[in-house]
Amino acid sequence: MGKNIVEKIFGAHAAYGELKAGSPVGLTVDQVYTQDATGTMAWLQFEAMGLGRVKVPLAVSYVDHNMVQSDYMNPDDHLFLQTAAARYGAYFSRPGNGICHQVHLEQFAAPGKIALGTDSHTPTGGGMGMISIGVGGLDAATVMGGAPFDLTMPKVVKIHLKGRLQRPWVTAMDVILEVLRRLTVKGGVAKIMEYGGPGVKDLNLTERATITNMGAELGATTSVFPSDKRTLQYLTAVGRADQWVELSADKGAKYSEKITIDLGAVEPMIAQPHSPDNVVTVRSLAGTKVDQVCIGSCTNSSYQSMKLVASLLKGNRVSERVNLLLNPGSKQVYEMISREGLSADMIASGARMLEASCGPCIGMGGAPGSGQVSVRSYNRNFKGRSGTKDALVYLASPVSCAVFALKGEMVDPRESGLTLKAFKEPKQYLVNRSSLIPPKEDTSGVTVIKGPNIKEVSVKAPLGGTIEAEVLLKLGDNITTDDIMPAGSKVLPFRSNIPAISEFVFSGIDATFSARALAAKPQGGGIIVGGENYGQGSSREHAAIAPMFLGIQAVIVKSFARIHRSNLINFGIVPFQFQDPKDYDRIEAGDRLAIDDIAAAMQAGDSFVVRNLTKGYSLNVRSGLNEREREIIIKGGLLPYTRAKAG
Ligand code: MIC
Ligand code: SF4
Repeated sequence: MGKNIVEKIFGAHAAYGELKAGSPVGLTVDQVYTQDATGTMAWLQFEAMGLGRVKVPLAVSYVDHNMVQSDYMNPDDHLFLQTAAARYGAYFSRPGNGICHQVHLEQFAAPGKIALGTDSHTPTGGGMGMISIGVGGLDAATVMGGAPFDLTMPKVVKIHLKGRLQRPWVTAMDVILEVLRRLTVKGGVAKIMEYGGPGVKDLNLTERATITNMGAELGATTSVFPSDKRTLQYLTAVGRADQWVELSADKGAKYSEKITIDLGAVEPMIAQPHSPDNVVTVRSLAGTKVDQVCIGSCTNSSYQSMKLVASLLKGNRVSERVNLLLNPGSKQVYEMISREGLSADMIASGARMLEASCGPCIGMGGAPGSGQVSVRSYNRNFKGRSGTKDALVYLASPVSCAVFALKGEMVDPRESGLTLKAFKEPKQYLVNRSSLIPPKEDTSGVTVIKGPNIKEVSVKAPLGGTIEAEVLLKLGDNITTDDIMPAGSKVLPFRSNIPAISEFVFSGIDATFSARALAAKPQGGGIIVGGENYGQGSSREHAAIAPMFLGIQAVIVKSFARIHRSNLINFGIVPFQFQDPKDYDRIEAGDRLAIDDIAAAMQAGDSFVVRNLTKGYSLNVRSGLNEREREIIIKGGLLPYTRAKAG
């Protein structure tokens, strides 16, 4: 029987389980990478496991998110990460070396491999023909400790590409925006998107990576492209041709569904506030005034993106009303555009050059003014994420962004009157590994240095008999992990200090939440109720650890996003789903709920009775936990579970 690409890669890495959608599978992992904002926890947890050196063939610790050094906290974290990498056998990518996903693509991604990253945009590597999955820090730590990666086998969806893009004005960003328009932020849940068809060869490697990167916004486990001549072309240009293998789906490969996209019919698209799936054509918004434009992020900061932007800016002037901020994705991209004089064209036009980091994408500087319109070549426009609550953030291609910056308003780039030559891939990319510190053979003398803001990892007590707790908050659909645990320059420095960061849980929705939760903690703790796709977006496990610290016992929702559900389990919070989604309407914030003898109910099956003590009725929920997940919950989380297994 013909195999698809996912089956081929999973088959070559299967540690246990059946490759059947919905079944648990264990995968042997080739590469694990962390970034600083999630990495401090991941490495603290790795340390807490007491396992010595990392046991995966490649581990890399990147610093790209918490780059603003307004006091000692972020630089202390950087030093902790550098010394932990040296102590435990990982590469260290120094601050300034670039955004983890872009650097990983340049330096390490290779077709046929499996990588995990503690960031939801890890699927960027799918552009290289590898399986690259975003996970929470504790999952990454366990895998670095030598365990297989446990996953519920997703369905595999084929996205059949045909035709050719209308270059140079239509880009890969417009393709993924079109996919998001059609499928929405829930459309990829429990699925892997596998690209194929004759249109694949129209896209070069970094364009494919833009598509798989933002595939995260579909809620998909990951996305993957074939590995072909164009993959080889890129690997040759970065000096890694020896790592190329060809990879494509067999004839007759099976998929759970098939979606066709005609690249030739895609036009410039834009996501409107406040969701990446709120997509329309740029044309339909023509004339909308723009105050800020940000170009960069892990989605669109390759050499190609920067070169196209520089060509548009060259000899032109940024509109008086617009602030234009640019982040090249990596030091290599930055160095290359500098040597070629492209950054000079950017500066001359009036652009503000930022460092090779996440920057405004995660609210680390670059916040728009009150009520301003900001158009970004990024991947997320959740309300408040930019740092300004009432800003109107739109997402568009780097080409559209550059055109808007010059015009001061939204214009279909095809009708802008500007000229732009199509991009030709260089035969050779500049390669400079000077900010990448390789692992050392002998790590015995290395001391891990922890500043005063780095606190011990919090661990939950084993699951008690009954949960009896108050519903502290009732929320709607598509709640993001940014809603649960906001980011931005004020909060991010506390990523290695759980007691301090927990004060910000749900702060954008209800400023009293953390105080109320702490007050409820001695009375049995709290429960959160939500709608569909709860916990979409970022992989930050702080959206589970901090609620755990505040005494949250269970979350009851209509459906979960994958990474967040795993994070809840990893920290001992029980993830329940309504058996009848209509029961959602019957619960109110303030109700006191009881779920009796949970551990015994787990052994008996997957149906739990929830008694509403305030209103005097019962309803049913299920957990969907597999055997391993059940054990983790009973032990109080993955850390106590792993320790118990080890010893
Ligand atoms: C994001 O884009 O939201 C982040 C910041 O990169 C997160 C990780 C984090 O919260 O540290 C992600 O995407 O997983
Ligand atoms: Fe960084 Fe933004 Fe990419 Fe997250 S989405 S990794 S914050 S650039």
